Amino acid sequence: MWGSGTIQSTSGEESIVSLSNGNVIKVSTSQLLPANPGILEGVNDLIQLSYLNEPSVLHNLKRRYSHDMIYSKAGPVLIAVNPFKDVQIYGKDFVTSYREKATDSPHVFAIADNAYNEMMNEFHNLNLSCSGETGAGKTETAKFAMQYLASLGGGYGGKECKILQTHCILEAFGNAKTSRNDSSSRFVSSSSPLSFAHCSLLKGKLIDIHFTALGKISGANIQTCKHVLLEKVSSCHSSTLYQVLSLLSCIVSDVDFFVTFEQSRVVQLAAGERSYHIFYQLCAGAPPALRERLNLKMANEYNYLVQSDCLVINGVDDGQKFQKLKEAFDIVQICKEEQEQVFAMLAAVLWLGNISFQVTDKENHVEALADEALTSVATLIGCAPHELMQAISTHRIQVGKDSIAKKLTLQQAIDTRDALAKFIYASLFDWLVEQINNSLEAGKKHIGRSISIIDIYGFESLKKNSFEQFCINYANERLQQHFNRHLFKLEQEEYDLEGIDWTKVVFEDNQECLDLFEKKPLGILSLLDEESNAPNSTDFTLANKLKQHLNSNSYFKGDRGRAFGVLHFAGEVLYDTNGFLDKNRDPLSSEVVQLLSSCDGQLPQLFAKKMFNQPLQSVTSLDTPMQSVALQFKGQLFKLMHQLESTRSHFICCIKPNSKQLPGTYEEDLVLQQLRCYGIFEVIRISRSGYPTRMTHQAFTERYGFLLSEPIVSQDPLSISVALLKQFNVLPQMYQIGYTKVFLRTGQISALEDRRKQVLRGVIEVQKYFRGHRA
Ligand code: AOV
Ligand code: MG
Repeated sequence: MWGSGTIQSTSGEESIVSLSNGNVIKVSTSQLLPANPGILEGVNDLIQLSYLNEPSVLHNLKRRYSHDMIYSKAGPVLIAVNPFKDVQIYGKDFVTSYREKATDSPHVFAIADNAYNEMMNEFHNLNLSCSGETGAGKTETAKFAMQYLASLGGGYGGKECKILQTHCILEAFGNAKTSRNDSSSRFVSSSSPLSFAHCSLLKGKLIDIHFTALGKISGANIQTCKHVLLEKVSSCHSSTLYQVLSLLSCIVSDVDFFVTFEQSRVVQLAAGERSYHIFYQLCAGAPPALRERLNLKMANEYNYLVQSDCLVINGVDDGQKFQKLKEAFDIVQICKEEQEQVFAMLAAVLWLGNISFQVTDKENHVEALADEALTSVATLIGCAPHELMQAISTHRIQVGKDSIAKKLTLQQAIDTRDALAKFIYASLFDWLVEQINNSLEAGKKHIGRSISIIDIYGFESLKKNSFEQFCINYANERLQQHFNRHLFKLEQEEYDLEGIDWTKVVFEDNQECLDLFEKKPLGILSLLDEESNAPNSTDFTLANKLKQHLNSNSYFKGDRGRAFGVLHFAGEVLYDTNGFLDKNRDPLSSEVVQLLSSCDGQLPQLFAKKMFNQPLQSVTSLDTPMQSVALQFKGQLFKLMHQLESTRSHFICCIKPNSKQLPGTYEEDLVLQQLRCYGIFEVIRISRSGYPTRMTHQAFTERYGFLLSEPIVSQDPLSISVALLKQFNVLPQMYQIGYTKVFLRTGQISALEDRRKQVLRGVIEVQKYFRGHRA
């Protein structure tokens, strides 16, 4: 904890300091840190601080936060401090003012706008990634970014509206109340509100057409057209922008989901948490006729929902949310019949949890009870009750040429039933995403320009951490690696490659922690898989195996009994292996998939078909292993990372200012801990010491070369770059000349740009004059 004050006197090692609250204290001089001058109070970008130290950064963010300035910059990274209340900074007027660059105050709109301009100017694929711990505001921030980008692409057959409505649907199906966040995302989304689908026209041609259509360019060659148009697009007034864009008429959107969400939540809940919102919404909001058709009860009558003793969220009306959901379904054109099928699948999942079993022999073999629950599920998915009973109470084994049905034990039957519920729900989610994408006309071939917004589940360290937290935190570890790679590793590599002289910034590399997870054969994931496939393995044998092989790893902490700890970038987390093996195995039996494929219901058939078509997740009987959940998870995560690596990244770091979800409460130690974990101090340091603007000598001379007042002898781009920098008196400490690129410190490029604009304006004036004269 720090306080600000004035040094009254210093003698030897000690100083007398009078604090701002009037108290006078004696402290050791070495503990004093310099404060920044008043003129720097609440600066936009933390890199502007004269004295960079932890209390200065904390103080600056706090000061801004107390004025509802929740966004700040740390060099290239946008910091968003969760306000936990509505802040009036997202209206249409704000969109316009960021579009027109009328304000430079940091904002998620500004970063989205930047990304947009970059995409237009440089034909890049970009992504905006939101990071931060659970409840920090990633999803909300992603939504605002989406809103901004969708408004730029607005007017395309009402897509703006559709894109925003997809949130409502995906949140209902993919978010749930946890102990830390009333609406916590349990899946990773990568959605592209802006991408251009057009393949038949060449880039230059495409632009040529717009240009001539606007009547602004005649007789110029394609190369120049390109430059002029792109500039036009990025700098012009938004209404003109819409005109230009509407000529493109090819903006589409994607909602890709790579990383599966927490399926266990469908059947198993921790105390005080809820299952996915949609279940409660359906139970609370379904109209009488629908209730009757689905034989739907209230939420408190379903075992899957009552187990956690938490059915409602303060201040949330699930019934009303259900109405909103149906409207969203209508808008993204999921027809009434399909909606009804979706609701039927949800009801089937709920009723599955109420199916119970009775023991039929001494060996604990069971049979499902033929009660209301069983008949309801059978009706909803479209099969005969006895078929369903058979599928969840027996499994077939091969005896010679025949296969015979063998009864399951109670635990096996419960697992089979729960696996069916999870499978139906997960398949339903996938199917919905597909429908939404179809409705947004995604999946068309892009011409190579898109912006994706990545929103993942945040780092979680709960009182009790299980397999779900293990997967979530592993994903966060990967995302942090991406962040590090881009902001530190690649940056420093580029300086080295270009022969640039500069001081290295030491940053916390989390590669070793990732190795702890991923190394083969002795990483946690491999060992977990091995143990999942081993006969007679238990949570204890898993914990022992991990300890046996990993105890020497400094990121691993063996603990007593079933638990083990991992030293994550965001702190140490203790995992309880209870249930790890079961959750990792996900015993979906061929019996239930077979059952679904023979159902009358359209969706069950579709789900089963998809399963059979997936070679990786081959369906097997209970005896043989299939690809484990953790391995599937890793595969999906790698796909996502690959997507991120192949596009240009912008980062938003969300900070949770208190853990009580309260407005106006800024807990310094909590904020500090997050700033440290996410490497924000290092980002500021590297940005201050670094050269954020870089251009190839070629590009630099093409853009500014004409400003040279005196011709120079050498025509090579490097020499012209040097001459330009000299002419404009850019101080030597403000730039570096690399082998192929010019590197400039923050703020330098704007001076050059201003000069360029001035000169160009002059040229236009002169042309006008001449035209006037001729006329
Ligand atoms: P998360 O996405 O980071 O958590 P959310 O985006 O769900 O966190 O934010 C949590 C809550 O904080 C929201 O429900 C809002 O009440 C509030 N909030 C966040 N950002 C804003 C904002 N800009 N303006 C107003 N309120 C905000 V998780 O999904 O749990 O990792 O898995
Ligand atoms: Mg979220």
